[in-house]
Amino acid sequence: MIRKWRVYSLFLLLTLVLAGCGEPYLSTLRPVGEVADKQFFLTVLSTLIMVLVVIVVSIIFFYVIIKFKRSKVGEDTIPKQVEGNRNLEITWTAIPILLLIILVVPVVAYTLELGDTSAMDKKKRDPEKTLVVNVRASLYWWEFEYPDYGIVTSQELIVPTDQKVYFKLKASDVKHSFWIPSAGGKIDTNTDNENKFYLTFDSKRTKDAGEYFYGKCAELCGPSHALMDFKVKTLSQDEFLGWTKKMTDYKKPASTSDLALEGEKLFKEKNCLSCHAVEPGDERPEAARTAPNLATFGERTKVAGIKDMNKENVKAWLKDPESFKPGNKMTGTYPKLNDSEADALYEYLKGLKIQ
Ligand code: HEC
Ligand SMILES: [Cu+2]
Repeated sequence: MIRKWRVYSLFLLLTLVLAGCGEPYLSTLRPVGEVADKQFFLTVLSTLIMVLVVIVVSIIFFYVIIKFKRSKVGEDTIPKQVEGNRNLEITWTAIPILLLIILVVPVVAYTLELGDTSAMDKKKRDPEKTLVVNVRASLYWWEFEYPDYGIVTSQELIVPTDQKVYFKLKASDVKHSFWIPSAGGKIDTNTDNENKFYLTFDSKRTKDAGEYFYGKCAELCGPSHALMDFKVKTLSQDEFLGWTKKMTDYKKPASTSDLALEGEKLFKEKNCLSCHAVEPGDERPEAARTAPNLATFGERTKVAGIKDMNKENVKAWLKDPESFKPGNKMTGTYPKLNDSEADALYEYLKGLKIQ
């Protein structure tokens, strides 16, 4: 009895835990675009077919077990032999073939359709209709480059709704995988080739999901793999163009307070500038961009992609990034900070905005 209860409570616990998986900002079961819809349809279709097969086979299995129980039919009874029965052979060959056809046709059709990225390679591409975003994954952060606009951002992906957004993806160190659960993916980011695909974000449904979606790394890449998150923000097409304008017209925000000025000075002295850019039009070659661009840091909702944005967390991150994200590439690359230095740096960083 006690054993049974253990099993029951395990199931109960699982139900509770899994019930949390339906959040609209990171659930594949609540698709927010056409691409996600199609992937969701394929998931449902293949699951239904599999469940159907399991049910039918189980029913036959239990029927046979019960009907031909030895204690019921006796020791010496041999049931009617059906080996080589033509009708049966045809039936159990035809049904799987039929099921496979039902599965294969939409899978192949959608694979070809969703893999069609020819529009992004056209010579005369209108960036307003066919937006391209270059994604670069690094241990444990994400860079998003908008080549048509000369914009480089990190940690937060900004996309327009109701149009195809094309992605060109790669990694700078080890393999990662780009995944926005509610919008689609996953697709590997590799070091030796570029992958391409597109996603769509439906304006109505993305509104319901809240301001930010979650993006994830879906390929085990190191000790902080599970913390390699990014955020996705959707804007209407007009708002998006407004955003690109703001980013390209960027003017360095003036550090207002003495403390912020002190922070700006420290940012140079402590080596931070050798990795981090503070302007969205980062013209350094890709290999030199070894850290998240901080031009919009003051507007982000998360620190290092994972912790809520507030003074305490920013300071804690600057003093000891290792305790947030083990194995990250910032740890130990600058002289240790004391509390007042962290205060000044926070003051400076919080003022980095594009408004
Ligand atoms: C060797 C290069 C390097 C140096 C030097 C460096 N960082 Fe970083 N920094 C990184 C990397 C890499 C990350 C991303 C870490 C991660 O998320 O795994 C990062 C992340 C950050 C973040 C979080 C970014 C975000 O988008 O949330 C802040 C803030 C930051 N660094 C500030 C600083 C400051 C201030 C200094 C100087 C005291 C500094 N960094 C020095 C490489 C560096
Ligand atoms: Cu990863």
